[in-house]
Amino acid sequence: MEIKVGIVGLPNVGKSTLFNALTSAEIAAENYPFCTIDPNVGIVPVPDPRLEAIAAIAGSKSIIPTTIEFVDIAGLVKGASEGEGLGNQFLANIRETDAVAHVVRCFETDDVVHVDGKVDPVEDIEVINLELVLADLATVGRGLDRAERAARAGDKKEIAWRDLLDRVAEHFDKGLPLRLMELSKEERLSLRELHLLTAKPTLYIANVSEDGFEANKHLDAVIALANMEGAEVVPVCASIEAEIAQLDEADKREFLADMGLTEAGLDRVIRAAYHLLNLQTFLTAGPKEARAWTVRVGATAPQAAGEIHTDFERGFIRAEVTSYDDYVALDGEQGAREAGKLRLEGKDYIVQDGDVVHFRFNV
Ligand SMILES: Nc1nc2c(ncn2[C@@H]2O[C@H](COP(=O)(O)OP(=O)(O)O)[C@@H](O)[C@H]2O)c(=O)[nH]1
Ligand SMILES: [Mg+2]
Repeated sequence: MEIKVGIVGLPNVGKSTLFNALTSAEIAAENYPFCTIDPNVGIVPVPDPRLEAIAAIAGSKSIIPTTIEFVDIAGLVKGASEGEGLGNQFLANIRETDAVAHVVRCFETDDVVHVDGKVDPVEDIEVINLELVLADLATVGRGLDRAERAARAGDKKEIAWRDLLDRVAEHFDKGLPLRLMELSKEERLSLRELHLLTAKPTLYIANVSEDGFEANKHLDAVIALANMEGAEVVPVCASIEAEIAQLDEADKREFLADMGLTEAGLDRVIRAAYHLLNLQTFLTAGPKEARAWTVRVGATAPQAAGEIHTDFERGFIRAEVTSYDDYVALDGEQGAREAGKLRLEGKDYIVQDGDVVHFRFNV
């Protein structure tokens, strides 16, 4: 499934530095025929050490990770919703994403100019959020004009829609994003057609200096704000990530160990985005390839099969499922089968993270 995360933030906070680091990992283009050439769009593999383990057992020739697309969205400044900076161009870019990664500057340095002359990540967040809210308010305003006319005829559904838009506009008037509004499931679903920017799940990336992971008042302030929103914060040092991204695996591990870290900040960003969107991974393994696939948490076996090919979903017969742990402990499918750990699952089976799956289907 194609997942697109938009990187937003004020100018000079480190968006492009982070984007370049994220996308510097080489991806074999032949596996991704739709790999875009747009310099602002990058396809990033989701790191998953389980792939190597199952590939070793299955004797797979190649390893294919699942991926997330990141988009570096520039041009978001104060007044953007009224055409400042790149104006409304960024709105269209954000609208196409599934989630927003909001980069904020938590590093102090005289070398890099801050657009407002000082480092204040909470204010920066408020500036960006307000622009998005204003853009959404304009969208709802247009919808409200239509809804009011339609509601005059007295149709119950039209009246309910108008009342909902009224409430949403009131919420936006307070400067708050839609994702923080209390709505019923039905209301949230019906608002989808408006493609509101502030409805997107959001996480914050706090760009800190090399020694800014602890005792950093800017970072603490971002965390406090995010806690109120129920959002996740991923602290990274973009300039170091850019350096790490240039290293090969062995040097990378050494570099991280020297810094007392076990994984690159980029991996944490990718994983946070994955969780934000309620995604999980299932695996397939054979002599040709070991591969990871993305599905939503709660996906059924036929839906997972459909990720591989629509024919697999249409002709689904059953799934032969081994949990990752059993697969490794029992040395693969054959061992799992003999130990009675290979399960035959039908069309109602809810796929679990790490399932190693073999689909049976009719064509
Ligand atoms: N000191 C320091 N500088 C950084 C860091 N991240 C980015 N920069 C610098 O800040 C400037 C703006 O970064 P850029 O990624 O282009 O910001 P963007 O406008 O948000 O895309 C560049 O000169 C970067 O080298 C960081 O973590 N520490
Ligand atoms: Mg940039």
